[in-house]
Amino acid sequence: MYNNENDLDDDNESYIPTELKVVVIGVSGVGKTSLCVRYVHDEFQDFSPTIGASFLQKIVSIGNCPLCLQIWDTAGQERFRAMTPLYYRNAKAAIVVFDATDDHTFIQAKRCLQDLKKHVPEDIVISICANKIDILKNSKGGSSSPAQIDQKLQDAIDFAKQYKAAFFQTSAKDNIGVNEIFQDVARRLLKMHMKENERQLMMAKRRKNSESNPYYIERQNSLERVRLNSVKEYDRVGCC
Ligand SMILES: Nc1nc2c(ncn2[C@@H]2O[C@H](COP(=O)(O)OP(=O)(O)OP(=O)(O)O)[C@@H](O)[C@H]2O)c(=O)[nH]1
Ligand SMILES: [Mg+2]
Repeated sequence: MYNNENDLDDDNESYIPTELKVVVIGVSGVGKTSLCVRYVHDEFQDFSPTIGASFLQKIVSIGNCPLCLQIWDTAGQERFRAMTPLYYRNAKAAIVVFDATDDHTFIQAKRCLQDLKKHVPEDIVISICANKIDILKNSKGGSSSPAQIDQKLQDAIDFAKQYKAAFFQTSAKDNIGVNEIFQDVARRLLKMHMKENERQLMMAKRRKNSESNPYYIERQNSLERVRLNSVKEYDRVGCC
């Protein structure tokens, strides 16, 4: 049992990586597959639109603690929309991606997140990702003025805050922020996992303590007496 990221056993091999499911969602073309492949294989190439979902995994170490991120890269095309919630089952984290150069995808990201929240527990780790920032950087914002870009950025930050999510700007193409977003997800998941372990350990301790507690023993005995009396009562009344 470890208490914090730095307080880990030196014998690394003795840990079995904890498997944690991460779903990557967002509309088609925002760069979900590109981000996942950049993170797992450190490559960037043109991909066909994803069909259904694809699965990748990577083992990451947070303070010597290995975690296995099971990454589900979902399809963003409209025709797969009804299928996406099937991939939310048991997800511990979600990365919601939009294209930093396309406002429509930001609106759709909000819709995706609202939909996700209907299907997952409250404590899921959420990250919002504005991808393709290389385009913004290279074109100096394109048709948007610096003030408009700042406003869009602020809107994305506010949106992330609203959902207690982390916000990252990334480029799968230029490999900006990609490791950071997944690493942050892993770190937050490990924190949650440790908290849960501690809670369970505490409950187990409490159970053990209460079992040797005289009041607990007396209560158990009195419950047993009630049970025996009711059996006796039943015997006394008899049947037929
Ligand atoms: N300039 C730039 N282009 C990117 C970036 N990420 C992805 N792309 C391009 O965006 C297009 C769509 O990328 P995908 O990764 O296939 O998008 P997706 O979100 O997986 O799309 P679906 O599978 O249909 O949901 C491709 O042409 C990518 O090369 C990026 O960071 N910068
Ligand atoms: Mg894809």
